[in-house]
Amino acid sequence: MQTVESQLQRDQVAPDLRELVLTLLQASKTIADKVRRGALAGVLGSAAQQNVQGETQKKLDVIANDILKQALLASGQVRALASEEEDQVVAGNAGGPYVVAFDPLDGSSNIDINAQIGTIFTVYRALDVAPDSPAQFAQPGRAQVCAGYVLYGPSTQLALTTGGPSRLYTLDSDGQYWLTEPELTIAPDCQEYAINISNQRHWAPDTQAYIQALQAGSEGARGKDFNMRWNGAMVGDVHRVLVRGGIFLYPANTQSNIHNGKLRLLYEANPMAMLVEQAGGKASSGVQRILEVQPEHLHQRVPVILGASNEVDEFTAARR
Ligand code: AHM
Ligand code: MG
Repeated sequence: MQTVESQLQRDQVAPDLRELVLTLLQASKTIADKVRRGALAGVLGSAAQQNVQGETQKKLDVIANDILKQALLASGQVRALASEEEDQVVAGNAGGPYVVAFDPLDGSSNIDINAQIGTIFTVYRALDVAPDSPAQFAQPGRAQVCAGYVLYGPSTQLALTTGGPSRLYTLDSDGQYWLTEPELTIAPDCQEYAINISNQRHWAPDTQAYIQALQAGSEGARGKDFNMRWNGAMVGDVHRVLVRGGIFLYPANTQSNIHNGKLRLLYEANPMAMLVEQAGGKASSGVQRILEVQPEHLHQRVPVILGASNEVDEFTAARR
């Protein structure tokens, strides 16, 4: 079995990127330790403050953000960072070759119920603009050089791609991430979907029709039954799709405050889209490939439909 360090070497990942990934992973181990200890580490509950998106932060949102920020800023490799929990771009080492964006703690509403949560991250090459310029991150997802997440579940797992296959590693008690699935592969067809059904009345008519066909199962036009799962944490739902297949949707919504869905392009949709595509799946906004979306601002949201390629095609076909 390979450690993540030796696998990155085998994959001929550039030494500076390797170092950066290992910095991220070191921080993730500190977060994993706090998550595991939960109430004993005093990390549950609200931080009683809001982030730029008007969401009340949990203590662990703030703690995870601080851990990642500190580690990345101390690393010479990072020219700038962006985070769900930071209003603006944070400047790092002016000579650093990369910029990093992350959702430090995805699935915040799961923290206090001891359910799946995670850290999602993405790495781009730094651009020749001011380190703290939002332009550093105005790169489409296809320019990512590395994308991944760490899932803090019954075991702590890392899904990672540096442009090759999406690989899965598991954190052992020796503090090492070991390669446990060298090549995640999403089957093109599936019988499982994930969506927050409570938003049904706010979806566009074609989204409603698509989900109704899944619900009609073998008696409907699709001619087969579908099961439904919803973790309330993208990191857990996408993990399930990567490991056993399925489709995950956070579609556009007619409510004005979330008309582009809920998920953020930079540090949620893009890294997950890259992992899914490198596992043979598809990731769409409903109208275009997520990795082609040109970012307009740092915290912009995008509808997300990802997973089994034929199923994502079924969804988008209704819009053509
Ligand atoms: P967060 O980053 O603040 O945790 O919010 C994003 C999360 C996703 O992980 C998840 O897919 C979605 O919000 C759940 O939304 P809902 O509250 O509609 O179930
Ligand atoms: Mg999130």
